[in-house]
Amino acid sequence: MTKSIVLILGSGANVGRSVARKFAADGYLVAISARSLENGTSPEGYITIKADYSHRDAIPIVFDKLKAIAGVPNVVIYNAFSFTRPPPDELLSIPVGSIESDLWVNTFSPLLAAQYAVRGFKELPVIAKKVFIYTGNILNSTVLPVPAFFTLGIGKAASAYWIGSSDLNYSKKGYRFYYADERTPEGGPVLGNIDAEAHADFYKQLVDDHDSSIPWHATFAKGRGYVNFSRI
Ligand SMILES: NC(=O)c1ccc[n+]([C@@H]2O[C@H](COP(=O)([O-])OP(=O)(O)OC[C@H]3O[C@@H](n4cnc5c(N)ncnc54)[C@H](OP(=O)(O)O)[C@@H]3O)[C@@H](O)[C@H]2O)c1
Ligand SMILES: *[C@@H]1O[C@H](CO)[C@@H](O)[C@H](O)[C@H]1NC(C)=O
Ligand SMILES: *[C@@H]1O[C@H](CO)[C@@H](O)[C@H](O)[C@H]1NC(C)=O
Ligand SMILES: *[C@@H]1O[C@H](CO)[C@@H](O)[C@H](O)[C@H]1NC(C)=O
Ligand SMILES: CC(=O)N[C@H]1CO[C@H](CO)[C@@H](O)[C@@H]1O
Repeated sequence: MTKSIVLILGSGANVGRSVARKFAADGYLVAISARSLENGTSPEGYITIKADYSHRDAIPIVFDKLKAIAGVPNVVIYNAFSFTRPPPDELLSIPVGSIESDLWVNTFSPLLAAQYAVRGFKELPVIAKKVFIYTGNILNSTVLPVPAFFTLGIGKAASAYWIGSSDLNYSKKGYRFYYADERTPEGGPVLGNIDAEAHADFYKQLVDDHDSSIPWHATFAKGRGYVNFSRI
């Protein structure tokens, strides 16, 4: 039987670390990547791959490297994000180059990762759980009056669309795509109160349960799992 492999793209001290620990505890082989990691092995025994997702060649290199070392991941989690504060005087005077660079991190690299993930899923046994999770936030469905969220919101909203489309198209094959979005109990953005453990619990549950009643736009709250906030 092939070992379950989780690849966490953009893994830092918060969400990435908790998610990695959760999957490792269940016997997954864990691979993490970020700009500040080196190619090698972490103290916990995770495969580490240095990569910068603002560059278009990063995703292919990471997937190829992981495949050469360990194999094809059946769970791919995209957690990196990037934003650029617009100039204080004029929102729309933000250079297009900044928007483009952030779009690579927030939208194009995860989309490329989804392409590589699907390519890999096709090689895996039918029984393997095949899941792609993107760490989102409320900016898909709500425009907040916060200029600092400008490029982040552009990227999250664009990603929500390709994730929704991909889930619609591939869920019949048993591949699920989720835009995971932690909310406060009232349904608002958690912002700086993002809970890494709640992400880890929910992501593991998404993979284990493969619950077709949970939609691609997977809004969740700490301790409650999926919550349909449009009901409230
Ligand atoms: N639901 C909400 O309201 C809410 C609130 C806050 C955050 N979030 C989302 O949660 C996610 C991140 O959470 P977190 O900060 O707790 O996670 P984390 O795992 O602690 O950090 C994410 C890691 O991504 C890496 N990264 C950033 N830019 C990268 C790049 N260009 N290339 C490669 N790696 C890169 C960074 O490491 P390096 O610097 O080493 O590259 C960073 O440590 C984001 O997607 C964010 O939008 C949601
Ligand atoms: C890490 O590995 C990748 C793929 O093998 C390689 O392209 C890259 O140069 C390596 N980076 C470092 C810092 O060793
Ligand atoms: C998925 O998309 C392809 C086009 O890329 C289309 O041919 C196919 O019918 C779609 N499948 C589903 C289930 O939507
Ligand atoms: C969420 O609730 C809304 C409003 O009741 C309903 O239209 C929608 O189908 C629900 N979505 C899911 C996935 O249950
Ligand atoms: C752009 C986009 O995909 N927006 C989606 C954001 O999330 C809602 C669900 O809350 C979807 O209905 C939208 O399509």
